[in-house]
Amino acid sequence: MSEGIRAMWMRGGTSKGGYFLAADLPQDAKMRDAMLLRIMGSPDPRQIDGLGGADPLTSKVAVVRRSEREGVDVDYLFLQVFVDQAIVTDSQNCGNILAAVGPFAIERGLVKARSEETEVRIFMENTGQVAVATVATPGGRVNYMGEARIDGVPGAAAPIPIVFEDTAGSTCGALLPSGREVDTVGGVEVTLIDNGMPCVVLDAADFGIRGDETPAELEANAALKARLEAIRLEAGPMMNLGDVKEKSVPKMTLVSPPRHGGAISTRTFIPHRCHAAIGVLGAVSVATACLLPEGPAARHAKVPEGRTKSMSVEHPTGEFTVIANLGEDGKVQSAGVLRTARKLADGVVFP
Ligand code: NQM
Repeated sequence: MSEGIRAMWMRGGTSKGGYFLAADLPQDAKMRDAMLLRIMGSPDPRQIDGLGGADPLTSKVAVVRRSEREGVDVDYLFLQVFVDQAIVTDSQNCGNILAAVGPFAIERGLVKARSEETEVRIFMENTGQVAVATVATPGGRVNYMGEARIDGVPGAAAPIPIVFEDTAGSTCGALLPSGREVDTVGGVEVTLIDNGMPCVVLDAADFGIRGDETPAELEANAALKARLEAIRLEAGPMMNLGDVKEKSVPKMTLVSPPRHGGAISTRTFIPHRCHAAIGVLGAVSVATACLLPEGPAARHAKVPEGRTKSMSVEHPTGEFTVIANLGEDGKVQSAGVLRTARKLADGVVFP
C-alpha cells in the first residue's frame, strides 16, 4: 500500500494519537484495523516501524464523522491499537483522545466555528453517550494556546472544558454491573463500577503496597501484575464484559488515602501498563466509587460536602479534578472535567 491516508496527529489531554475522518479510512473494519496496525507500527514493543509511541497512551486513534443524530455535531469512534499485540479494539472509550475531537472537527470543517467559543456536541460511538466540549475559537479559528494546565502535560494550553451526562453503565449496562457495591474477587473486596469506564476498584493495602509507588515500581512487581490480571479476568464476566483477555477493559485502579489534600490516591493499570496519570472517564468512575457508602474507595476517600462536589483524584503525576453534580437521589448526574489539546501534525500517513 503506497497511497497515503489523510490524518492529523494530536495530543488530547494526557494521550496522543491519530485523528481520521471516517471517510478517509477503509469502511471494512478488518481492513481499517490492519491499516491502523501498520500506521502505528504494531505489534512491536518499540513500534519502530510506525507512528505509535511505544505506550498504550500514544497508540490511539479517533475516527470522526459528521453526525446525523438530532442535537449532535459529530460522531467519534475511539480505537485502541495495542502496542505489542496485533489487536485494535473499540471495547473502550477514551476521554483524553476525546479532548481533541472538537478542535479536529472544526479544523476539518465538520463544525462551523463561532467567534470566541464553539460548543461541540460529540456522540461517543463506543458507549453511546454525548459529551459537550467547549473549544476556544477566537476569530473563528481554533486556538490551542492558553493558560490552562493539566497534570501529566508540561506547560499550558487553551482550556477545553468537557461535560458528560448519563455515563452510568456506559459499557456494562449498569453503574454497578454485579448489583453490589462490594464483591469479593480473588480473595479481596473490590468495587466493580462503570460511570463512563469499566473499572475494578481495589484497596492497595490488600496487595501489600502503599499505593503511592511510581508506575515503574509497580510495573516491575510481577506478582502484583499477575494477581491483578487474574482478578480482571474473573471480573470481566461479572461486569457483563465477557472474556476480557483481549480487551483493554476493565481498568484496574488501586486506591489508597489521599496524600496531597485530594479525595483519593490512585494507581491504574490500563490494564497491563500502569497509567502515568489516570484516564478521564476512569477518573469519573473512581470518583463515583468514592461516593458509595461501602467499598475500597469509600474506606479511604475524603469527600467534600454539597451537591456539587469537586473531587480531586490523585495520580502518579499530580491530580485530576472531577466536578461531580449530584441529583436529589445523591447519584452523579453529570461530570465536568478540564482538558487541553494540541495539533501536532497534519498531513498524509503511509500504511
Ligand atoms: O478513561 C487510558 C487515557 C485513557 C482512557 C486508559 C481515558 C478515559 O488516559 O476516559 O482517557 O484508561 O486506557 O487516555
